[in-house]
Amino acid sequence: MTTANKTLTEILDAVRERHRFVLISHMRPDGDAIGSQMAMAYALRALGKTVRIVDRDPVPSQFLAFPGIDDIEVTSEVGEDFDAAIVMECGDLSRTGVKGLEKLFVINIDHHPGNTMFGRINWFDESAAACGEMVFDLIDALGVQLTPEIATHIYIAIMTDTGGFHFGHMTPATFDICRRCAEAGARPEAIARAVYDSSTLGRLRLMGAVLHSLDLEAGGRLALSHLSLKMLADCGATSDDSDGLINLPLTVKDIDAVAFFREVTSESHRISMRSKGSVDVNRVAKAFGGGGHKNAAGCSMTGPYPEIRKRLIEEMCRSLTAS
Ligand SMILES: [Mn+2]
Repeated sequence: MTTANKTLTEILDAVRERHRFVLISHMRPDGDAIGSQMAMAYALRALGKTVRIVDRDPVPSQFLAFPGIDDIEVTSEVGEDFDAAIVMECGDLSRTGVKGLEKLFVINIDHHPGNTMFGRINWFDESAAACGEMVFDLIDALGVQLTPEIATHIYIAIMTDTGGFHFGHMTPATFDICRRCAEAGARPEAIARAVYDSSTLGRLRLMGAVLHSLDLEAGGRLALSHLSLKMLADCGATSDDSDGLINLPLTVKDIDAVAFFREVTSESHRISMRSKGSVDVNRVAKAFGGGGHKNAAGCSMTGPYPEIRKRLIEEMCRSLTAS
């Protein structure tokens, strides 16, 4: 039996013999976080389990219309009245932003490189295109029938984590799962429209402002953009509206990496990075105490913007040269 199969068997046993579950994902949940949690919730309820779904931050607006989303509770602490916590899509327990989990029997299901194996059972598969793929395999192994609700949430997880089937560890299995989800009632066009084409005017204005701030370094291979609190206010936008804007520069053929500086306070920035192919931005993020994947990572930096910008460019250039 392979290690992955053994781990899956351990999780199946743990799920079968326990009754009260809390399902958790990371702060500022994305489509993979929410899709994985919701699919798991429907599956466990189909098995007669008691389930609570908890996140520290609210669900972004483009996901609100999907089935069952109202069940997600926003809280930063959980009690002890659970037989297990299933933590999905988190490289580390602190990524949940939720207190009280250390007292529970934690099942860790994740695909982020560098997962710290914080659970009592740890199922970690870096090769999964989305945590939702792993959740699909678990649901399948539990023998739960794919309902339209489960199928929709698995499809959301995979579609969003691959940037609309654009990047990441997509394999034939990814499409096989999506095919099974479509057969079970997930509607690819409706899901894509709801997630990608339900923007606000504030976001459209913000897109213009962020693109206007764009400048190039490293001979045109590196794009940098900056979002200040003033820009947000001027555009009538919220910080949610900036999600995904980082990907826009990568649509340009010659741009291989992008760093997006988001002002948090006048002295601190949150930096998100994306890259194409072999350019490793995870290495850059780690150099500043952050992390993520090779092609998508983030970190926080303090200091005046021109200064941190310069430090990040230097580190980025190392990754670009090495690729
Ligand atoms: Mn993911």
